[in-house]
Amino acid sequence: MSDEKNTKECCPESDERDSDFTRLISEHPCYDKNAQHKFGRIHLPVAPDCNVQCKFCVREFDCVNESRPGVTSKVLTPQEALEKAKDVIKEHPFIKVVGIAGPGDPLANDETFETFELIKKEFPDITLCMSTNGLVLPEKLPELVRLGVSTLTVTVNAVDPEIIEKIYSYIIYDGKVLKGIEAAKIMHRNQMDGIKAAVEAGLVLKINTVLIPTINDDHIIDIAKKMKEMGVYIMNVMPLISQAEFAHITPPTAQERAAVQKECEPYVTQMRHCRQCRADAYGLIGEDMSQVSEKRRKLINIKKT
Ligand code: CLF
Ligand code: SF4
Repeated sequence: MSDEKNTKECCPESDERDSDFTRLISEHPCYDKNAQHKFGRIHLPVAPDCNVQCKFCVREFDCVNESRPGVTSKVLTPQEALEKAKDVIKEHPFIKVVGIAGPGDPLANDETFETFELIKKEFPDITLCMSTNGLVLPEKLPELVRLGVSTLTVTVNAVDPEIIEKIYSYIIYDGKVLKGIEAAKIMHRNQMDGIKAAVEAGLVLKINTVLIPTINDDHIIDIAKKMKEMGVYIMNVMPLISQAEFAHITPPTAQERAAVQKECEPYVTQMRHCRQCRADAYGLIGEDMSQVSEKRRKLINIKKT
């Protein structure tokens, strides 16, 4: 009897877990590049508030840690989000993932949890996905686990508080506005504790890292090494959008970003097909149907006038 067969006969539960994991990844358009053309996601924009201020963020728009810059999504209530998900998934059954990615930080908004609760009841088999800056991840993780969120993105722009300090203007934590190295240390500790606990709880982790020339460009490899050690599944290195306090920084070129990804690849699988979706995007990640329908609506309006 082969060792492989032996293992399977002895551990049917682990076998089942492996096949659940394989299905989860193979149907997630962000976690598996081969899934991006077959399966879609819907983002529900129910989370307007944020508990930090990144120096590259203009707060009128969607969270740029996960979304396309300069885009504002209309915020929905949890009930409106459920109705939208029902309509969209009925029409596009290839959508296998429901994500909450803004417009602010999902964990800073109670509506995120209410929405997942409603979606879970209506679509018990759909994958629930979320992205966060990680500040309150340790305290909110048990709720995400209870709700069955299985794929989670944390934005990790540095694993050194002295670099983190350069990226955030302030954080709001325990009702206080904190700045400088004190804030950076809390951010770092909570991101690391949250990621560790999430991996231990069985969530599949992705990290988003904004590549910021002169600030963290020499440090991305250290992030990749740390994420490997922590069991993160995939890493998405995103280019800086030069705006707000970082408006003066020249963004990385495509070649510079590709070189960083190549350097990090031996440590963590690199995501290279991110489209920096809107917080209200739906459909395939390469073809945002919220935009297609908007264009169609405009055309119809033009024809009517
Ligand atoms: Fe949305 Fe993010 Fe989940 Fe994907 S997006 S919450 S992991 S379902 Fe995907 Fe869009 Fe890139 Fe995000 S392409 S911005 S990586
Ligand atoms: Fe902006 Fe997102 Fe940073 Fe909040 S976490 S300040 S919404 S980029």
